[in-house]
Amino acid sequence: MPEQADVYVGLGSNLDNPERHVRRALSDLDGIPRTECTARSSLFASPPMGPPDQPDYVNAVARLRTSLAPLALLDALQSIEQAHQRTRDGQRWGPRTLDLDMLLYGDRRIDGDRLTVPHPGLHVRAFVIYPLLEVVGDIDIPGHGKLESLAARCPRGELTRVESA
Ligand code: ROI
Repeated sequence: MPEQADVYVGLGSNLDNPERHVRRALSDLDGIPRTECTARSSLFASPPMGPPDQPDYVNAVARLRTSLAPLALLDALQSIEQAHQRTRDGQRWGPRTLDLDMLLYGDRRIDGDRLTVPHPGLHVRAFVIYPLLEVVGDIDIPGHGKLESLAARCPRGELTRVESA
C-alpha cells in the first residue's frame, strides 16, 4: 500500500447556484482515484474577499485520505474545477463557479511553481479557518502555529453557516 496522507481542500463558489456547485464538488472529490473523502465541514456563506462587486461565496472544507502525490492530486482538483465550467481568464480575485484549494497535505511544506502548501491565504481567511476547525479541531499549521491561534487573530466577520455538516 503506498503511503497515505490526510489532505484538506477548501471549496468556494459564487456563481451559477454556488451551493449546488459546492455540493456536487464534494461528491466529485470522493470520485478521485486512490482517494476517499473522509469528512467535510458545514457549508458557509461569506462576503467576497477581493473586489466587492461580486456575489457572496459558499465555502466549505473537505478532508481527503489519498495515496496520490501532491501534483497528481492537484491535477485531479483542477479537472474537477474545469468540469464545473471554471474559467481562468477573468479578473484577478473575480467571481468563479468553483475553486478547489489544496490547503494542507499531511504536515508537508511545498513551495513549487504550481503548488504552495500550506495554502498561502489559509492563515488570514476566515472562510477557510472556521470550516477547517470544524473538520479537524486544533492542529498545527506548518509555518503558522496552531489553527486555534490563527482563529483568535482572524475574526469570523460575516461568515455564517448555511447548512450544518
Ligand atoms: N472570498 C470568499 N468569501 N470566499 C472565497 O472562496 C474566495 N475565493 C477567492 C477570493 C476571490 C480571494 N475571494 C473569496 O478566490
